[in-house]
Amino acid sequence: MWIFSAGVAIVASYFLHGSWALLTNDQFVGDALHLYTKSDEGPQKITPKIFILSAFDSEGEVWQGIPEFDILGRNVTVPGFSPLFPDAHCTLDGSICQLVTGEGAINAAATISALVYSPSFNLTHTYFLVAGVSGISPKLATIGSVTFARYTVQVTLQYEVDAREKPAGFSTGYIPQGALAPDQYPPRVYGTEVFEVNEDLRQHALAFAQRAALNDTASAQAYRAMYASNALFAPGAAPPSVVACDTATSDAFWSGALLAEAFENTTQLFTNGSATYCTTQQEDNGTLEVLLRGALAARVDFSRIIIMRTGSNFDRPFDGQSAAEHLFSGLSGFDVSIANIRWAGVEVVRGIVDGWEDTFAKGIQPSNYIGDILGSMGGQPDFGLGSVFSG
Ligand SMILES: *[C@@H]1O[C@H](CO)[C@@H](O)[C@H](O)[C@H]1NC(C)=O
Ligand SMILES: *[C@@H]1O[C@H](CO)[C@@H](O)[C@H](O)[C@H]1NC(C)=O
Ligand SMILES: *[C@@H]1O[C@H](CO)[C@@H](O)[C@H](O)[C@H]1NC(C)=O
Ligand SMILES: *[C@@H]1O[C@H](CO)[C@@H](O)[C@H](O)[C@H]1NC(C)=O
Ligand SMILES: *[C@@H]1O[C@H](CO)[C@@H](O)[C@H](O)[C@H]1NC(C)=O
Ligand SMILES: CC(=O)N[C@H]1CO[C@H](CO)[C@@H](O)[C@@H]1O
Repeated sequence: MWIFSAGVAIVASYFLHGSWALLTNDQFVGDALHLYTKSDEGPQKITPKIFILSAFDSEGEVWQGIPEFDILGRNVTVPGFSPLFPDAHCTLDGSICQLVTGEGAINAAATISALVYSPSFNLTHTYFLVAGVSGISPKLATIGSVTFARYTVQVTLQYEVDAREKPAGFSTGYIPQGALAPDQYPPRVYGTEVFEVNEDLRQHALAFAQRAALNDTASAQAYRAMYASNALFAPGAAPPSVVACDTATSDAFWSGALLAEAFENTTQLFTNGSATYCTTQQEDNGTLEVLLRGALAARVDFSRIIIMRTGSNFDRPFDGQSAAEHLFSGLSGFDVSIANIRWAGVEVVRGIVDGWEDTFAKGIQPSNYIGDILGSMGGQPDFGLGSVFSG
């Protein structure tokens, strides 16, 4: 084994040093690095300061052709990425990278897993910026708002009966697994129901994003004006801003006041009242489960995760509109939500890269619990039924 490894190292290093200048195709550079680093855990791996995680083409393209940095400086094909989005994109120096997972929790989990275990990258000191669009609650924010989450909650990991067949006393057809009514705490969990990330890092990200001049559009203004008649929806009718509030994951893209309220309740229940439901998306519990396992394998640092979600559509209709009309009326805030990924996201990237030496290289110590509902990373979660790993 040792001899084999040493042989690979010699061949690879000859290839790397002997042919570097001749390699014009980045794919070959990626392969050479890959081969080299297989047997030599040296400095040749790409060691990003920040990795931007997008879920589909529009979220990814917003980082291209911007003056701040060239994310297409270097492409690395990563085995296990989505066939639709096979490459990680990085600046030439590898300090800033970005990928597209494909949509939904399964694509997110599969792609991030391929990244975490890829021999092309050293991610132990990398910050991960989830930078995607989302549904948004008009009680907390509006289309185009930029939110940063502390908790992600997998709200549809529950029993479900069609609401037309639910018992008369139930407020919703969703019931936590193992429970007998919607408001009962689930007696057993899968482990991905709730994740909590670094609150102190979130405060830095919020401050960086506040520096951005957020985009607003005439169509977003016209749409959000419809929410002004309901006083509860005042934040939905106001201009976009930067907001600290939490996010719900579900494969089902729902619409309606009752489901929104049911999942607000689930978010409260699963986090023992700690989380504030405001955005909805289809990836984050998958991404975080993989990063948690990667942290346990010492490949990533779970205290370096930022979850930024910009509002692209409301989660419920305005008064007088039906849930189905709302769903089929289109993503009224899509353009503004994509634009604000870029405006707020660039400030977060800049903040981390510019503050690297003084602050971010050594990391931001979390003052809160971080990890999952099982206590897999140690410590006692402030939600759930207690760590299954300690007494
Ligand atoms: C990964 O990068 C960190 C930070 O630059 C460095 O301290 C560590 O030695 C690197 N690990 C490997 C295996 O290259
Ligand atoms: C990286 O890939 C993109 C297409 O996804 C391409 O436009 C760009 O030129 C590539 N960069 C390099 C350095 O080859
Ligand atoms: C921002 O908003 C204006 C309209 O207010 C629009 O013309 C512009 O293209 C938007 N895009 C970006 C990326 O900011
Ligand atoms: C949410 O919880 C409140 C308070 O327990 C309850 O009154 C309401 O019916 C619940 N809503 C749904 C849709 O489950
Ligand atoms: C969360 O709530 C459940 C149900 O009331 C309770 O059993 C559990 O101990 C609470 N967890 C924490 C960490 O307070
Ligand atoms: C990896 C993981 O936990 N994925 C789940 C994320 O949430 C969706 C929706 O509840 C599930 O379908 C996934 O299995």
